Amino acid sequence: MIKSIHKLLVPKREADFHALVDFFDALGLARGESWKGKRSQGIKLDAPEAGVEIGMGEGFPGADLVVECDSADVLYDAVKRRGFKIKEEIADHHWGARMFTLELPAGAGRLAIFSYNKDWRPKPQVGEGKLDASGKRFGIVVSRFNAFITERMLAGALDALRRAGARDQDVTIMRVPGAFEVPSGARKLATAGKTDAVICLACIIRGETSHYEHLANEVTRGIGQSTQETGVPHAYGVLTCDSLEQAIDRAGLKMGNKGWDAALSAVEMANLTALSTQHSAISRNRYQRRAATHKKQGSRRKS
Ligand code: INI
Repeated sequence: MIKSIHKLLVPKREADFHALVDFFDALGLARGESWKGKRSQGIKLDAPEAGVEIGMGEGFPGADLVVECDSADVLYDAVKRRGFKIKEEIADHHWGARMFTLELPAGAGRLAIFSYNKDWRPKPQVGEGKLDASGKRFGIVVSRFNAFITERMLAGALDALRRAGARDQDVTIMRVPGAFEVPSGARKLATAGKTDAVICLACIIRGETSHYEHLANEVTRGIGQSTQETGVPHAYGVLTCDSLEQAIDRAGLKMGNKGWDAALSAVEMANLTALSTQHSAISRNRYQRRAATHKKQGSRRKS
């Protein structure tokens, strides 16, 4: 397996060696490994990408080394200021780049420096929901059990929604007896077709029940299942704590407010859903257009 590719420059004098190191340093190359022995010394100056380019045809620079950078104009000014000998002035080239060439110090050859005018390389597609609740509708299911905690979480959730731009009339609050009832309440809100996301708020405290684990597992599973089956995002604002003190900390004291956090997740996910719906609408339209073209072509062939 190949590990790296080097352009080797071997000046005869120590002053030239340092001139070359300074030059590539100034261009912004990163210092890599170096050594200094009795018979030789060397340093590697690394670029994020290096390789062999094989080309044919027109437009290639007459150079021993080619460097691509963000802005050839910036490097052109810097190189000129330092008094290096420019061989070919900076100019636009038909392949969409700005480029100039110069003589390297110490007679080390000719260097071409270019930058593309447009970033043509493919970029990863990032799907991300905005934290903007305006125009979105939310459902909040809140358990009455441990209301001392859950009401604080509800206040946190409402605060987050308002701050993100939601209107009060676009928020529906559903109260249920306990955490166990949260998933069915959430499903009702999700299937009513009037919410873009559901926020689930409850508090289960270990000390208060011998079936803590069963309850916590069931509530978590139920909320997850409702999310998957309805396609409406559900935010999980269920506290599972060992003590009341821990719960208080997570309902607005030391550890923030889990209701607030859940509401912001709901806002983000409501927008993410909108994004993916947009995408599928685009591909649906494309598909319909293509199908219509095929149909037209088919009927022309028959006639
Ligand atoms: N409900 C909670 O929301 N938190 C709890 O800690 C809890 N404990 O401890 O039992 C709790 N129990 C009630 C349960 O969620 C149901 O409402 C009840 O069993 C009726 O179905």
